[in-house]
Amino acid sequence: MAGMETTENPTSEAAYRRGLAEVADILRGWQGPIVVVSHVDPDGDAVGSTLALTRALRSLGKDVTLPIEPPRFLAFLAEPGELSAPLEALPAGCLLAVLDAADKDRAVGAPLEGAVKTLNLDHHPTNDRFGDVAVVAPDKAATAVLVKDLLDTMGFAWTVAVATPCLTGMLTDTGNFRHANTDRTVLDAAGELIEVGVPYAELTDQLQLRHPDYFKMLGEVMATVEFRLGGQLVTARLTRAMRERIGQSDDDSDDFVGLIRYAEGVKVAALLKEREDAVKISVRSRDGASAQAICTELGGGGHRVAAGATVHADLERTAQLLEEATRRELDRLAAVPAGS
Ligand SMILES: [Mn+2]
Repeated sequence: MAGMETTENPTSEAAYRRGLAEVADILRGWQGPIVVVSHVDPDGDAVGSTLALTRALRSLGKDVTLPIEPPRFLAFLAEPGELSAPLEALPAGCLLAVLDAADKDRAVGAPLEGAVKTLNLDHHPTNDRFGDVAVVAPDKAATAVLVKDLLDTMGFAWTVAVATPCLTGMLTDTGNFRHANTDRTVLDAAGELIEVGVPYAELTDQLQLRHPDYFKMLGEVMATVEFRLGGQLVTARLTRAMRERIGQSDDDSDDFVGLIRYAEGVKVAALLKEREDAVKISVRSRDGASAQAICTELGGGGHRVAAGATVHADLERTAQLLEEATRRELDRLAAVPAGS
């Protein structure tokens, strides 16, 4: 059965359902340890989808380890003792479930080699379908939707404890149901989780809470806003000096790029985060421009309208490379006949 999905149309609903059924069978029958991991710099979908799956499997009597470190604003989701530090090695005879990680290199928390079986559940279109069973559904708004469908496939009796992180993944990956990936599927899934009893307004309120230093950082980052390419590209910078001055980590600084993308006339927005020997860029796009194309060119990847890359250069050079890649993307866009 390994690799079955690779020969089928990835967007086929039937193949998706078959993939989930296969994963459900494996999970139901698994007697040994299970390790659940996700991508580096875990976001709400990474934390939410893994925590929901972990809690559900534990309630079914499975031995599950979840080595993940949530960013500060998501820390409230986890109970003490639920999460573990990164694993040096996989336990013998373990099943590894990798969630929301487009490729093996982005997955962290445990070595990815040495599992008896590896499951790959994801919604990134760039996922290379690693693992023994890969269920990759780019049409789904969040990996949390896959987890919802998987647990339904298993006939799981939903609890608020499992539904809350699952709904969190859907909320954060859709920008609270505002982004282009918001569709009936995710809204229906979210509605069913609310019906389980998740305190929706409390959850969305909690998800907006930030450390006071976040707002100081926001002020400094907004002071660096620059418009390029006739106003079609907007950039902002988060420097190491700012981080040293303010002290707060930039765990959830992706909010900042989400904010500047609302400048009128902008097609591409980017936040450049200065690291020790590289610059991490978070890119958002609109009006047909592809953040994914820009970031792929810079050695990264992601979704069409939200993508990222790590550039091994200084801020100036990275800004220049970003501008060049954006110019090429906008030129490509201009060359496409209107309406196609
Ligand atoms: Mn996701």
